Amino acid sequence: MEPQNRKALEFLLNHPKTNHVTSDVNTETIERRSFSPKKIKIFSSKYTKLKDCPEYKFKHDREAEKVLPDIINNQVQRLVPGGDATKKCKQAFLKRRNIGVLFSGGPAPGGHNVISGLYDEIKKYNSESRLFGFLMGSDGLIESKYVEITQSLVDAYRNMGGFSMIKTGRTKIDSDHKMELSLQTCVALELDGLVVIGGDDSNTNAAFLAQRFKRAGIKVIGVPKTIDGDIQVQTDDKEILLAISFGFHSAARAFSQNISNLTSDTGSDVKYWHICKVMGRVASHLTLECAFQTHANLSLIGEELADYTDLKRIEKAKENGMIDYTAYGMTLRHLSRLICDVIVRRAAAGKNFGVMILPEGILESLNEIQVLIIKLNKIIADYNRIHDNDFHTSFPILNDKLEHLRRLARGMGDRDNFPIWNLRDDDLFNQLPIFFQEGLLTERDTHGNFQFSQVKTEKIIMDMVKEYLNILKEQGKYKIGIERSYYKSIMKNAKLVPNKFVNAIFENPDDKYLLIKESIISLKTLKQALISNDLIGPDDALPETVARIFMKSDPKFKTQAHFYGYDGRGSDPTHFDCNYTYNLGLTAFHLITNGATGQMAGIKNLEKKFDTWEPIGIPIAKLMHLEERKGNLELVIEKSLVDLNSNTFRVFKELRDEWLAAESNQDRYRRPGPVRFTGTAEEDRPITLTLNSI
Ligand code: FBP
Repeated sequence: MEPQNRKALEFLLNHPKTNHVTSDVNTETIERRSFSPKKIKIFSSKYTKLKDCPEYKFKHDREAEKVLPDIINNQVQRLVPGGDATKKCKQAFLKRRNIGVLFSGGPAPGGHNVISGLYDEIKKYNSESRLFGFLMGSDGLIESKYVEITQSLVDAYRNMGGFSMIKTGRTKIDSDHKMELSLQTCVALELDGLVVIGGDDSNTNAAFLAQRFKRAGIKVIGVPKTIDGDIQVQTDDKEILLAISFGFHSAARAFSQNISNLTSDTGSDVKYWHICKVMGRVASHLTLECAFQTHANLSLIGEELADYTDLKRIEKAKENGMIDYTAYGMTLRHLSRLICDVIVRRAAAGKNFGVMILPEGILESLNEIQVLIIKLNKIIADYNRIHDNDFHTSFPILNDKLEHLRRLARGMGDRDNFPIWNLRDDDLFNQLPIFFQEGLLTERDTHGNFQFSQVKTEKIIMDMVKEYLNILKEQGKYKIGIERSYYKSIMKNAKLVPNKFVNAIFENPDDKYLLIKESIISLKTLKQALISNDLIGPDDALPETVARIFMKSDPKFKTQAHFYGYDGRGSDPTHFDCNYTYNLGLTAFHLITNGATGQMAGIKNLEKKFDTWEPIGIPIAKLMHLEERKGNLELVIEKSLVDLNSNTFRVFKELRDEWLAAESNQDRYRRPGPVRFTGTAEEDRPITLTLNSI
């Protein structure tokens, strides 16, 4: 490079403006890092103590009682001021302690603030106390891979999204050997406590660790994380102890901003249906929150589909003295018909576009698919148990897997053999497109969960929708409504008398949106209609304007698919999640210091104003039940699904027709805006929580 040019380039590179705009640390990051979350009042008390709350009752599982005997009798605990703190209590607080922390499962916005809260509180009581972060989730615990968390490390991640400070992983501590190694790590670091920040499976892990570590005097506390929002805790008397897991609000807001941008695009360009698949593999909480945030035209809630019963079919079978078992639960075919109905209705009102939200795990709500998933789980688990090789290694390609299934189905002929995979399953499975067969056979995650995020669920549904829409189009039932005022004006411009043609072309001449008759499905049939109504002669050409109107009514179904998942779960936390998670970190410290173990740190009254928030400890063992995982029954925390009797769902049911806007009403899209750290536009908690608190 010429010396002159080199000098100019150096000038440019060293210019303060260049440095400013290319720095990794921008204004948003500076603001986030310097923000101090609000602390719940109790944390301004010098010391705290725990108060058992026997009034909060749970029925527990027998199996949990058997395998978690030391923590099954834990009660809900409330943190109260320790004003009359004994010497022992003071010592406990002021003692130099070592605590370990790890992330487990998918990232969720706010995780770093759990660590900030924990760190600040540890150091507040004793500056020599130490916090260790295990790297890559449980792997770090098992393999003794950790970092000491320092002030500068914490400060770099305050109020920031992701779990990148110490990373995460999905390893399950599912063997005696892994338990023992984990214990060794904690003992070697002289830990008093371990904080496991994770979802239902990770909190399950935390309970087993608590049981195992009890004798060593190491306390284990879980922290409820998951964007899916399926960790919620209610007592047997329906008292809400934990309204939502952390990360849900931020992810839902991030998804909603994107979905809402699509509503403004589709309402402008009026040519696409945007199909938005939103994370949430079993529960549809995220979809429901996004529906309220954006007022998208159609939002499908898995729990509602699973609850569906076809009353007509039940009645019909009853008349013949039979029970139609297939009338319970929705089929894939039925679901695709429902979606078509919505598309056709909106088109009739002139809107051949829209935005639809599907939960990622929607197919699990369909009985027929769920049965396949459970059967395949069992088949794969049985194979792995009996053989010395893993199913996916033995049958690396789809054809080999299918052949194995066929062999099982053929075994049906044998009288003494009643195989899990029968000819009917095989038939149904073979009707599915190959990509979906492959999806159903993909490896389960370490906890035995079906990996919906790896399967194009929206494609299988939308392919069926497209197929059926084509049929409806051929039958003349899928048409775009033509606004009457528009029809009149262009006919007049073309010197044609609108009233003369209207009855011949349209089936509803008096409505705001005119629908071309079902029998008119081509320019040829249109011309025929005009001839038979004596509007033109057989040798006349079709008036150009009439042909144009027909073309405008002829729908093309064009879709754009979007997946909202990893982007939102990596988003920076909302104010709600910043405050929530920071206080969870503080709560975890106070639980450990007060000697609790096998508890999940929680905040009661999240659905209400911040002033009413209350830190509590929730007994994890009492939340467990037996669930099918990898073909076996395993003890895990029960997931909270969308409650179809909740305020939120009842309001949703009432409003969804408005949002669908399938009559001549306007679209009612809502603009939630971005996740903003400053300003006042952002709601202070999820809409679904607000509704449920009424
Ligand atoms: P957690 O249950 O661990 O919080 O994870 C939730 C989730 O984001 C789901 O919504 C999604 O189906 C899944 O993780 C994706 O898993 P992966 O990160 O393995 O692709």
